[in-house]
Amino acid sequence: MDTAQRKLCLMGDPGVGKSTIAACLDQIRDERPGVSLHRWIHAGSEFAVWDSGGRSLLDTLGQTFLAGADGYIVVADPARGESLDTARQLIRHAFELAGRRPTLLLLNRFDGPPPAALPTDLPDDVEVRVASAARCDEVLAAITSLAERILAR
Ligand SMILES: Nc1nc2c(ncn2[C@@H]2O[C@H](COP(=O)(O)OP(=O)(O)OP(=O)(O)O)[C@@H](O)[C@H]2O)c(=O)[nH]1
Ligand SMILES: [Mg+2]
Repeated sequence: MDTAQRKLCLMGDPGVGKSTIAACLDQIRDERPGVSLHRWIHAGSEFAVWDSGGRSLLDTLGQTFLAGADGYIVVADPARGESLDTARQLIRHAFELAGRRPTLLLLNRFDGPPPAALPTDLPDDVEVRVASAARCDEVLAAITSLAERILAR
C-alpha cells in the first residue's frame, strides 16, 4: 500500500454533476461547509476527492481548496456552453494558483447524445472525456485514467 494520499479537486459550474460523479467513488467521509471529501482507493493508492459543492467560482479558487492538489477534475455540461467557459477558466486559474497538474475535463452528457465536437486549445495536461455522471462505469474509467497519470509522475 502506497502511504501518500493524493488530493483531487473537483470543480465546475453549479449543477453540472460534480456530486453525482463523486458519489461513484465512495461514501462521503467528511462534510464541511462548502466542501465534501470522498476517499477513493485505486491500485493501492488513496485519493481524497474534494467536491467544491455549493461554492462560488471564486471560493473554489481559494488557496485552501486548491492547496496541495495532485490533480483536477473539472466538470462541464456540453449543453451549457457557459459551463465550458467556466471550465477553461477554472483550469487556467488552478494552474496559476496551485500549479500545473494532470487534469480531467469531464463533459457530463446528462444521458443525451455525446457532444458533436470536443473542446480544443486546452493545455497538454488536460484529458477530455465524455461520460454520463449517472453511469459510474464511465466516470470511473475517466478518473482511473487521471489517477494513472498522477501515479506515473
Ligand atoms: N439524468 C441525469 N441527471 C444527472 C446527471 N448528472 C447529474 N444529474 C442530476 O443533475 C442534478 C445536479 O447534479 P449534482 O451532482 O448535484 O451537481 P453539482 O455539480 O454537484 O451541483 P452543485 O453542488 O450545486 O454545484 C442532480 O439532480 C443530479 O441527479 C446525469 O448524467 N444524468
Ligand atoms: Mg454538488
